[in-house]
Amino acid sequence: MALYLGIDSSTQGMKAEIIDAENGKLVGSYAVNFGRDLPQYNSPDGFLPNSDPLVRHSDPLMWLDAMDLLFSQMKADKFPTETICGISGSGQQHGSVYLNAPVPPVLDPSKSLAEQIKPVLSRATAPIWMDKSTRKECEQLTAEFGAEMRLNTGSPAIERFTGPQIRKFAVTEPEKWENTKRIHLVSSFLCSILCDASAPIDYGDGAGMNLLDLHTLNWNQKFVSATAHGLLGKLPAVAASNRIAGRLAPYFEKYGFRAGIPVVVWSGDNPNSLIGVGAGSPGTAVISLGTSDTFFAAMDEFVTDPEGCGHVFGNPAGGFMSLICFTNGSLAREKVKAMVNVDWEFFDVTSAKLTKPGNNGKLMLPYFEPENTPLVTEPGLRTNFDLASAKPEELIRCIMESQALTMRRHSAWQGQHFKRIRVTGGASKSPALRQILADVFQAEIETIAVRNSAGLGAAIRAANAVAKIPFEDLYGKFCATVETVQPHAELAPLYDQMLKDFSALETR
Ligand code: XUL
Repeated sequence: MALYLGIDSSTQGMKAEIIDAENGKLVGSYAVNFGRDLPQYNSPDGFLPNSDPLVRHSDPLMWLDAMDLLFSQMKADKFPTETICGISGSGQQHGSVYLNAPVPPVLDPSKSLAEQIKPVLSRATAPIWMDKSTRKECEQLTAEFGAEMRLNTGSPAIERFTGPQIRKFAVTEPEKWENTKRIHLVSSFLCSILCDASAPIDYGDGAGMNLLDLHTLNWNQKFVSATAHGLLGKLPAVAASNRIAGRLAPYFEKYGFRAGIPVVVWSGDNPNSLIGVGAGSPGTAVISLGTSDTFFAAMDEFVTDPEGCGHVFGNPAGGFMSLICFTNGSLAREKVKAMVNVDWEFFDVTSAKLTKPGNNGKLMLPYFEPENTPLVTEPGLRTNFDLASAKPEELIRCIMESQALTMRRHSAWQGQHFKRIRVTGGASKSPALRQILADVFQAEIETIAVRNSAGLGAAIRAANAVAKIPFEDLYGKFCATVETVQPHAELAPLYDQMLKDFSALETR
């Protein structure tokens, strides 16, 4: 039996997914929830309370306690950890951990991970992707480099990205900065703990830092020096996601693991999800319909979004991937549902039957919250029709068509026609939304049965890197299609026209 473990360290918890790569079976799943299982960290949603709503930090020791707890669960459950042949992982992107030594200390199995790493932290907390406190740093970097940063690193300077976060720390806490000898992402930090060595940062997660040059796949010396004095010496090496970062440390024998098994370089949650939903090759896009909606896809060529809303990261299967985040996803769908006061059956099914594709040209810009794509700082609902006289079913079709059109408009910079789009997340169960996406994109819409795509993606990457099993074989075994919705070809001209009208409304 060849088992591979994928660890997913996300905002609210840590999960383990274990796959049997030969038989195509998910053989184990374990989960630690930070709020529920580690209440001593006072982080019910995975981050520490802060009087400044723009600041979002987590305690890295909480992640280490979660790792010990996750493995204890596996041991208590008598999971045969000794049969695991390789491990990789996924970290919430952009978050950073600051150490006062280049490598962790030799780990003593009689102590916990947290108590041994605590003295090595040069900064007690880790800013995470939800932090928005670096507007000044982003403005400074943008003033200095303009479009060059996007053209080299795949994204303009972004508040949650690690470079601006590092710059703020170096300026505001100079003593701690001088004492910092190594900066890790969440992914490379936890990978370093597993191998008890300094693990590299992969091209997937590294591209979320505003520091990695995606032309050379190495640190961009100019951006690194401009971000903070002495930064280059504090960064780990960069590596492809399929490299072996090191060997599992003897510390983990106490959970039954075999010390010395390969630990594959970790990546970010979005690059791992690309693999976990079986979309590592160009031609297939993924739409994740959650609180926010995200659109991502593998790309052969490195091209960037001229509007600066979409991001480019390294694809763990080689090449690149896009990531576009639409803040007003389920958030906006739920607001419209509340406005018209109907149940989910009406929203997800009936509304589409009572209306016609195109909805007589009705469109809306549903910015109930400030929007990332396109960048809108002042929230507000805008429509090209009289809201008060529209019927409930018309408003529901309108939000769905408008969201599909904004996704098509703001993913066009990739220059790909997607024949296949895989949908995941809560709202993907809506037949109306799936048909609208199929018609707007003129693509087949596939649903898949994957639950934790980031954790599964990490396990698949471990199997690919260690046993050299091709990704396509693993996708076939673990990410098969459950249902396909076909596009209506005759609606293509209608939605081409609506896209033009939507763009005009948005520009106005
Ligand atoms: C991506 C992003 C989030 C985090 C947490 O840029 O900020 O998706 O990776 O999931």
